[in-house]
Amino acid sequence: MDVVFALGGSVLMPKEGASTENIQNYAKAFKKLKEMGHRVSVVVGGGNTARQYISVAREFTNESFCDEIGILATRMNSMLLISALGKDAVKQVPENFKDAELILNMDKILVMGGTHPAHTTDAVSATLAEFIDADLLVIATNVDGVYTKDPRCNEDAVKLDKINTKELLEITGSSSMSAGSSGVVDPLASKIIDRAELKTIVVKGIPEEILASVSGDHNGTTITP
Ligand code: U5P
Repeated sequence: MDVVFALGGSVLMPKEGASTENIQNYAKAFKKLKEMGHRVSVVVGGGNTARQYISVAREFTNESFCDEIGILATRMNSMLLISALGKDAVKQVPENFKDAELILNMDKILVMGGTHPAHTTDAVSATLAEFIDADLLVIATNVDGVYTKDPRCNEDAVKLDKINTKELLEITGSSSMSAGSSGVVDPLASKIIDRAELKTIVVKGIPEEILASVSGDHNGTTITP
């Protein structure tokens, strides 16, 4: 299967900072999927590094420049994962989808971060999945699926096992577009998932759920056209 993962920066690079074991466990999961014959792409988010830089920069400058800073954080996190993947990856973070596809065609795991301002790496992962005709998009994040409301601030939020892309649009449509925002799926990504009719799974960003998302026995939310 041809699978694109959006790996939340907050799971790869949590508030406590980078951990060798954590990064190695993600690298092992992606290598295992490659060994199983899957074509693997990983779009890495900016996590806490991006949010810290953006919150200070926002005092001085506009959202687009904050986005540019966030993009650099996504590329640094990508380099960390690339370093742990060794010979299964290429020591280069592509900045567009054409270069990304070349890396996949070299039979390597593709790792990339952001591209342009005004969206998050969720939108990058959805566009990449559309561009390379992936079979599946997996959004591995800090919540364990799509809820009726943001579960971090609504106790009555209910987790949804299966929804369609139109329902995803309704749930995520009002999320913020500001630099560093962190809704479960960015609204632009939802629109791309809908237009490209991408099968998408939202799971908790832990290696076990990443592996389970491909085999089908995950605990997240499945989104279908
Ligand atoms: N960002 C962009 N464009 C991209 C990727 C990221 O502007 O293609 C910026 C956004 O401000 C985003 C931040 O919130 O970098 C960190 O990425 P993420 O962790 O939110 O995906």
